[in-house]
Amino acid sequence: MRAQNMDRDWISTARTLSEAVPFLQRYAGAVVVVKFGGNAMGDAEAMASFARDIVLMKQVGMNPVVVHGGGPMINQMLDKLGIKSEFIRGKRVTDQATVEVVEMVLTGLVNKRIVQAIMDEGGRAVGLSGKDDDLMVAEADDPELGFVGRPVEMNVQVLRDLYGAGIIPVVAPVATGMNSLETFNVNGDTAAGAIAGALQADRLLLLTDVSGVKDADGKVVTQLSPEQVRQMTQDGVIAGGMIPKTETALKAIEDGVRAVVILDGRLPNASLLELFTEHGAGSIIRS
Ligand code: X2W
Repeated sequence: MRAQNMDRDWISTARTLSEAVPFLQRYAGAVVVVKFGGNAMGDAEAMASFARDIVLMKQVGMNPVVVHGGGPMINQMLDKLGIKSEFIRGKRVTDQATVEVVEMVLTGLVNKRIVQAIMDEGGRAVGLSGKDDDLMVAEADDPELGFVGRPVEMNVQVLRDLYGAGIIPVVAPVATGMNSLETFNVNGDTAAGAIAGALQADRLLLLTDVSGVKDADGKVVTQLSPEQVRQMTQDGVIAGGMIPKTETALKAIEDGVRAVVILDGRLPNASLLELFTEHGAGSIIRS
């Protein structure tokens, strides 16, 4: 039975594993911050596939840190409660009632769903928000946006403690204020960038629902320098929802992150394709 079953798939599976060896060696011990956006979460199978990729990273000796979004799930809950919501420059205008819903949905529903998915795949995960151990302290980003926070102080030791103990941290992008009284809603990309910067991460993967940074002809650019990103933004080629992502990428690189990758999280095994194959996925930005 075993010998007869040597069809192409099994051979290519073995070859894929063998070809991954140099990548596995390169990334041993690497800190990889993975932003899992609400739009990339999709259905239960997409969640399970993401969780399996994260567990594999941990299994082969990397230190993945998950930072998640959940914009669509917040929208659904606000809708149910009859609270209107609007976005300015990609950020949700957040009043007191809204910030309570944001915190409930992100730290409760979405965070625990991801923790559960990682546990189901055989990993160990612990969920926390920026409030836990003062991980992320923020101040108001812009008076127009209400309780939207800009991270000003990061205390990432708790993340090192967790991954050092074999646990995958899963972070909800909610922050505490400087005086500990306020709760801030932080954009998921911004939070992931700040965490990656503070950890001096080897990689920041921004999993989203687009295939990468596109040029004027709509083709994905696979490799970009920060200078190219600035030029493309000036020329209006990088626009709309991509701007917060590329801004996050530039800031993270300035803060010492080695490379940032913007990729389509809905692709099966997107992170593995990026990390463990010559092919890569999406757009990699590095100096
Ligand atoms: C976001 C936080 C969630 C998020 C929001 O309220 O929707 C701000 O806009 P995605 O799924 O990554 O978009 N916060 C300030 O970033 O979710």
